[in-house]
Amino acid sequence: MTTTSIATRLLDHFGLGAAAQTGDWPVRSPIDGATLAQVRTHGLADADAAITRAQQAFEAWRSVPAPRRGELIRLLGEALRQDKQALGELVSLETGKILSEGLGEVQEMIDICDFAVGLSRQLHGLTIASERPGHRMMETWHPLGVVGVISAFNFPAAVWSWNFALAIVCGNPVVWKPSEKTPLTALACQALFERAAQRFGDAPQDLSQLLVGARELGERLVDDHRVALVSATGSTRMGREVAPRVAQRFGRSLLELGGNNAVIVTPSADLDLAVRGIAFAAVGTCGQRCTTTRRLIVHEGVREALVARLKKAYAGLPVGHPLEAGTLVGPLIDGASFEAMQAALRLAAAEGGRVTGGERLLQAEHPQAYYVRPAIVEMPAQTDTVRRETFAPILYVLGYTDFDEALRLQNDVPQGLSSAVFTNDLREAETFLSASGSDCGIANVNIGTSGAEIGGAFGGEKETGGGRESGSDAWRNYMRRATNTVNYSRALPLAQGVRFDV
Ligand code: UN1
Repeated sequence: MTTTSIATRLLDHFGLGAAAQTGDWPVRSPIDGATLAQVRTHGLADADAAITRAQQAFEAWRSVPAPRRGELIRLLGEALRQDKQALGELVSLETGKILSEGLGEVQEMIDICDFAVGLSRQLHGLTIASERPGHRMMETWHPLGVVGVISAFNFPAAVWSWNFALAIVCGNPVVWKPSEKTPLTALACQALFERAAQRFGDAPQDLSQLLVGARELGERLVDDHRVALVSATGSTRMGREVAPRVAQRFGRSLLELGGNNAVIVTPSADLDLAVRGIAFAAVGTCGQRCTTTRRLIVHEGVREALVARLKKAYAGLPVGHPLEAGTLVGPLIDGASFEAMQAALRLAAAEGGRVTGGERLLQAEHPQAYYVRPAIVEMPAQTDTVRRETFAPILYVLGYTDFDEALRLQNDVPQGLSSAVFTNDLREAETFLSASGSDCGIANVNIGTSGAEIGGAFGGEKETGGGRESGSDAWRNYMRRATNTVNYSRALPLAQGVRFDV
């Protein structure tokens, strides 16, 4: 079966046949470069109208009780369960990630829906002791307003769902600008939501709207004061533009930007675990997760053994069609991504790096697709190239002798998303997790840097942007807090003992 015929079957499945064939925007599969569909794109006037409609939806939805709002997300979770296979295939087709990871992405969506349903009865505020007699203080969490979501190609559905499920239970409509590389997944998600909304019955129109097209649509969300929160996932360069523009109008932004995630392997580490953990995190999704392991900081005493095992594992990696059973590494998203990888490898080599792998594969069969052997690059030092995020499967290896030095190397990059240590030494593990250890938003012991569960807060520090999405108390990003003081006495004492008798 060709990718085009698989796409046709899946688009029909989601009821998108005609809508996805008659537009102006070709969608190509990274698997073979074939055109999968032609979608209709939106213009700035559409973006403006979508925000207006979302604002109207907000006025109705904010007053619906939160547990009832949760019911809508419960129904979305059901629709996702029913269509897990089809959506997982579509994600694979459009991103090139292997089917197991495509299905995993949908599972992540189901998980966040379940989480959000529970949350819809737990949007708790505090009660606070008042210093004044006959007074009570509390805080109330209210819906925030229109949420704009800008998402990247590599998790074309899950990152939307983290934002969407929480935004909806918190009382907010969402306008979504997906990556222009993955509009089909977005259209399918929208179709599943519409199915859920129909079963729900009386949801306001326009709780979920899609803007398909180029970056100017995202810019519209960024600059419009009616968009209360802009949640953006992408490069640090994108975040550097988004953050000041949103701040300029005193909007809120939630940023998930680049990562340059390291694994430290110490002398006491279980190397079997380390090899598997590093391989999945470094080459999964063809190195195109924001949580991908990009640096290996390994103790000189185990360096040779570990690197030899990793090279062996890399040499045997099944690279190929992501929908075929047995494949572990699919293609890069496009030619630009391949060029960026090759440029980084050339620079690393010029800086003294020893490169193993990294070459293009399957070029004869797929001249329009970019399959690569993931690369291991043994570096003499943490150079500029190592400190930059290249969104491709390159693992830079650095040696260390002293654990403090390993920690310094781990932290000495501009990004701060994810990190891990493989060790059986309690002191090293706890130091890594302590205030003077990893400076990342995610710090793991004896597992890799990627594949986080939705229950925890997801995000990172420094150039990663500081945002936290998904689990824990990330829901607070999507609500506004009001502090309330209620006087149930017959007097009017002032705080701080102030006297003002009129
Ligand atoms: C991303 O790459 O933008 O932790 C998100 C992970 C996934 C999410 C990645 N749960 O790798």
